[in-house]
Amino acid sequence: MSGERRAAATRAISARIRHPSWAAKRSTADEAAARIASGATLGLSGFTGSGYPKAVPLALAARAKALHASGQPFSVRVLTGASTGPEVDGALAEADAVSFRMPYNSDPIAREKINCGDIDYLDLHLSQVAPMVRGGFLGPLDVAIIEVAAIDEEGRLVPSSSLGNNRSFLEAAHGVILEVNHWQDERLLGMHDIYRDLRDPPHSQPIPLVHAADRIGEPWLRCDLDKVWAIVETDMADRCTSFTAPDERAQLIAGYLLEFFEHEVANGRLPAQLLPLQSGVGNVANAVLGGLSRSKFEGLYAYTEVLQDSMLELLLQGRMLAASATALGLSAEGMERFRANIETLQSRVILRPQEISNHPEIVRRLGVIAMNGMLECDILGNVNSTHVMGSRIQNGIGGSGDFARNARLSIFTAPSTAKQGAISTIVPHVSHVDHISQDVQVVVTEQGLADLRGLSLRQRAELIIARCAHPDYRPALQEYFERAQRVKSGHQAPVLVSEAWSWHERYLREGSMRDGSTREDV
Ligand code: 0RQ
Repeated sequence: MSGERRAAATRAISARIRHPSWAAKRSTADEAAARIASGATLGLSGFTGSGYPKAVPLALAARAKALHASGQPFSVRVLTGASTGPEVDGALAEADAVSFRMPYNSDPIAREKINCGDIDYLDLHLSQVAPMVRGGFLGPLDVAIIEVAAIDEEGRLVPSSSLGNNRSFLEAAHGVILEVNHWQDERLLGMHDIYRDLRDPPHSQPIPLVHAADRIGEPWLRCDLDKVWAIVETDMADRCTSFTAPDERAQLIAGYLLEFFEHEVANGRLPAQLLPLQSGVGNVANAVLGGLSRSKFEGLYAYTEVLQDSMLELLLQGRMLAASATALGLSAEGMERFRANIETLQSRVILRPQEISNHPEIVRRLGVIAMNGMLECDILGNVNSTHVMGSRIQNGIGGSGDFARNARLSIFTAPSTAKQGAISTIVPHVSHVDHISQDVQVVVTEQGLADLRGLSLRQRAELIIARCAHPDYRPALQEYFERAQRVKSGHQAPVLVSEAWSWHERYLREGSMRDGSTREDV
């Protein structure tokens, strides 16, 4: 066979691209990256380190570096589902190739560039990304770069380990680059549930999902072949989150929560099999779910964003009957276990677009129990999940707001101190508010659990200080609380304005209050 004919034959067949017209679009990552113009807005697959494109972003970062070296500017705007992996956020940030990033980042290099002002960052509720793209609020989407596990005989796309905003990005983008990743397991087909009848206001309709395990869509992504610029084959692993064994504080938090669930069941406020669980990412979340796997709870369901190791354990134990998420967030060992049991898991894992997995309508309808981590919480129960000292982003709000506001039970967890005890995570007033007190029902630290439902602000403060604050910081918080109640303005909300916000302090220093009261009155 001549070299040319051999090349043509190779192009026409591929174990993972089983339609000749699609196979004809195969190209290298460098060729695909070369088509992306500086200033372009990119919609990338990827959620919590899974299902993100790997080869094209790396090629794009290399191209940006080469252009910068020759004095030419190059940067792109990057939209994703949530966090990706070092091949996307790390490599592109390191190459100074990102001008704008949304809606979530957990990469340390990108975090640094955001915090020093090199990257503009839009931290957004994850359920709102797709409607914003469709509404045109983020400008035109130039290119979607989406990882898939395969392209079948009919040109349908078999999704990989996350769905995120893939469907919306594929539909909205002007051009599409696909990465077909041989590392991804093709047997994921059937787990995804892609609802196609989602309409925007004023035409929106109820989403017909009434149980966490319902399937209301189809298992493939679809894309117009004419829009496809290039298809790149890869064989590269997801980031795969690594977990350390839960430390003592995480285990204490898990213990309080399990006791609380038992109490709620005993008092008829939760059914014996609880309500669908949503769990944030991280070691505390893993410890809480790990605690459930050693508890007496059975018949559980999850309606969440990310399926992590401890949830997989619950599924394999049979304690959890089904889990709905938008992404796998497994460790390398967890992924091996997932693959070894994939046939059993097929009918019990449902991966949905994040617009559905995090949809306020569904979260409210199902009565989800939302459990999320926090950086700090104030004595009124306002929670900061995102900004250290009010200004440096840690990760982002992620899905915590989608769930917390709409959940039947909204729980926030953290150790009572950070940085080896140097910082109290219970403070008089949070330095940045992600979750207002009305959205925060239960706060848990390794010191204890505060059930804030039905309490006034003053009662909340008393309970949070008594149950959740570290003993080293409790006296100072108590003293603040008592002083705040002695001043006229602190009777309803125990806040000392002059100590809570420096802006207000300046205002007080400079004159009288707007209502006519003077400094002496407050
Ligand atoms: O810093 O890594 O430098 O040591 O913040 O804190 O204790 O490891 O906690 O991993 O559970 O993360 C809120 C960030 C907690 C997470 C947050 C420092 C601390 C450490 C991390 P180091 P821990 P966790 C579903 C839901 C928002 C998104 C969300 C989060 C680092 O839960 O991103 O909920 N939530 N998504 O030392 C200064 C404080 C601090 C502090 C902690 N008060 N002040 N630093 N730290 N508290 C998932 C998705 O949406 C994808």
